[in-house]
Amino acid sequence: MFGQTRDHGTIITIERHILQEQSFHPEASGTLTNLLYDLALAGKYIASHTSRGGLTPILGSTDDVNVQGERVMKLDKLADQAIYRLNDHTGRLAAMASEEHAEILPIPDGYPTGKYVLLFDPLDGSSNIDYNTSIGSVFSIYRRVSESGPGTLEDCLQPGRKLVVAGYLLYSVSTMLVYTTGSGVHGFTLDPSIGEFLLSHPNIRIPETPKYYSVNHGYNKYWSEGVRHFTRYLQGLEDEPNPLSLRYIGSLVGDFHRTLLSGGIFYYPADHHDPSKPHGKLRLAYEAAPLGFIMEQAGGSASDGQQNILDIQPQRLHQRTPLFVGNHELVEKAEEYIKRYD
Ligand code: AFP
Repeated sequence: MFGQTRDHGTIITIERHILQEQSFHPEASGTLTNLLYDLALAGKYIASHTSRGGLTPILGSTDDVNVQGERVMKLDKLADQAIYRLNDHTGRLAAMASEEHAEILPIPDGYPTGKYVLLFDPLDGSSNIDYNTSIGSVFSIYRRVSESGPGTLEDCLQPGRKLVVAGYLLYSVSTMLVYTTGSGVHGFTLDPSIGEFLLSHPNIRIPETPKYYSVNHGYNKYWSEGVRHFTRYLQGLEDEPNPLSLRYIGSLVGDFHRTLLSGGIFYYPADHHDPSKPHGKLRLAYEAAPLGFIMEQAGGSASDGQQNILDIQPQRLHQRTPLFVGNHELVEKAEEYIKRYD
């Protein structure tokens, strides 16, 4: 039943791991510990629904009424509500912000507010659901900057450098939770037979030798000269490195997770064909900053092509950014080509 961890055969549940981490901080009140545990719970809940996604033609599609007379909810809406509702009443958060909503989400009247804010992308890559391909959730936790009372937009608009926790859930062959509190990156795999996340990937470090590059080549025509030259470099056509192999799912969490474990680079550059997205597609606060923080904690780095993603002060909640994330040398190379040609 239990998988063994790579450590010394010990089985460590996520709960135990989070508590162990807390014990390294004698000043900790346990708020963050419980917050993380609730996010793991949200992950289990979402996974239990995503794993039934393929049954939609049988059980009813979105907005159909199912056999129990319930309306079938779109998975991204369900994930959004699960994360919000598990966290709205706990007194740990001052506010939340979700990629699904234009404005910040206040804590409902009647509940206390706390010292953190939670930002999340509840179900990223949802266009992959119909093809039974991996999807994920991404979360970020910051300490509030306002003094007290309801959280503010300013609490949510902080640069990635200020992150206290970043993590993601990957719903794929198995469900995984990967997170960092700023002292290493740890990965847990859900054992569905007991409903627990078990430590399967302690202290993840991006391998020094990169294996894959990951980008949507279909948009090559719309890239800048710098990005095109950088891509030729990865293909071994410039400066004569060995070519890297290409992998692209089109689901950020899946593409990021592979990059983290295999070494390489994922990028979604600025895209010059869609004037509504001159800065690419990915969101700084919900996607790029938390994944950048995780990558940096694992020994890699993240950039928008010019500067470290973690140094960018977001101006808007849904601000988009180009993203280059992976092995430090490759991210640096991307910046170099962009500087030289753009
Ligand atoms: P969807 O949620 O619409 O599937 O978008 C997923 C996503 O935001 C991110 O997960 C992918 O990395 C990226 O878009 C893929 O975009 P392209 O289809 O343009 O390559």
